[in-house]
Amino acid sequence: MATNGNKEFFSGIKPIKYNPQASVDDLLVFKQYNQDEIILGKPMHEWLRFAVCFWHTFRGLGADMFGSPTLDRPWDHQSDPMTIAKDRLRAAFEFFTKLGVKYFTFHDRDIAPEGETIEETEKNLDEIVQLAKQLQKETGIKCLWGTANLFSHPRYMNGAATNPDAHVFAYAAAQVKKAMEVTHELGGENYVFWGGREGYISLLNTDVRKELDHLAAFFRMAIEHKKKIGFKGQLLIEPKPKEPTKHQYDYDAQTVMGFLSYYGLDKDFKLNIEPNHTTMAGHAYEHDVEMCSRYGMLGSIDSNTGDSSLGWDTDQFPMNLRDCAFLMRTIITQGGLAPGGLNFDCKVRRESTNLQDMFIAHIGAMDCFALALRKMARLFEDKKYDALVKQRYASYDDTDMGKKIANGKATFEELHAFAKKNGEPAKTSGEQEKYEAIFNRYLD
Ligand code: XLS
Ligand code: NI
Ligand code: NI
Repeated sequence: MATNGNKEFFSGIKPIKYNPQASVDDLLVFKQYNQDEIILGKPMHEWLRFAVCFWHTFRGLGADMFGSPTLDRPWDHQSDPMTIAKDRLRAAFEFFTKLGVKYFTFHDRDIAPEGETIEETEKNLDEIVQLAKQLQKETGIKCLWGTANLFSHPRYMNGAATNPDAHVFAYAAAQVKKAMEVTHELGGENYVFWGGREGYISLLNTDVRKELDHLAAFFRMAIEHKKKIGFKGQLLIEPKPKEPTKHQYDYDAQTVMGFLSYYGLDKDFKLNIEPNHTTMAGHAYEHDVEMCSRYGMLGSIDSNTGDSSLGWDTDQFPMNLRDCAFLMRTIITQGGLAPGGLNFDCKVRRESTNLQDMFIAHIGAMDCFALALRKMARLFEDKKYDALVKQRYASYDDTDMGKKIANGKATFEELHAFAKKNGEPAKTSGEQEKYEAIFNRYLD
């Protein structure tokens, strides 16, 4: 293939096609995802702006806290780190192309090795970015977002922008400056901040207010730099409550929105929601997606899932129709996710050691979202479900007293008089089971 120079890394695999008639055990085909099929006035690929993430899919080797890597990848077989980085990138573009996704996402350190000095690191990165640009041109694959890894290197053990040492803060700023510039160079449509170590382990050694002030200062500099370099992409913050840090400041969607408003940053940022993080914060899978969408703050989704019997970030491929349907309902309601997308921040299990498992995982998740889109398009089109929800709030639209409350014109005195005059409100059933049962009918 042209993208690989002379090498083909997935030689047994042909470009994945749509075939609704495929048999159940033919897994290298889409049964639902038909990229150009029009649903609710837009082709499927516009509703489902899928991206493959570089870190799990091309750097993840299956190591965990108790065990060594299990995944042997053919692009890792060279000895020189820069040769490996290039092979890996070529393998990635072959994968994106054969899979038929239009986007990828990356951290600076995933694609190029860190050197001894900032100069050396930036030189490595620039060299790889040139190759990425060339591969993008050859294949038409685009960059959904870039980000900086501010959590792996020991220098960031006490945080990056919330580090008590200003020198580390400066180092993180230097790294983000460059990461934003290369994301811009690759035509990235967004730039993500995930604060893996922006938080604390113990309040006894932490000045939380100072750290949050510094974090806001860091984001202000990012906004300024974005303008300076002419980067038009959307800045995104990805909430997560914990892991690796005990407490992360970007705890969940509402916490981040509150933080952004408090520091006056809410016009320049949106959120990148990862449902596995949402469930770690103790919320339902779809909670954060819906919560920030309602405030016009949903920018993108790291579409993965956890395991409900485990409490950590297992980053599994989303294969559950109900979960994907909830997300698609919100995405349809807000009219799409662009310039964000559905980024598979997911890794195959360390036991899934076949190269082919990488394809099966992505295809399965893409098909699950495509099916969810079809189902939720029905729900959206026939309007019955949303009308029922609206009806629950009708008293705020139809009565003078309700309208006054909704418009912010009512006073406690008035409402006191109203309550006295009208007595006990009628008991109204919440009908949860009815909603659950109707929702299930759309999943038929
Ligand atoms: C980790 C995060 C990370 C971000 C990018 O839990 O999900 O992968 O998406 O830094
Ligand atoms: Ni993520
Ligand atoms: Ni995560």
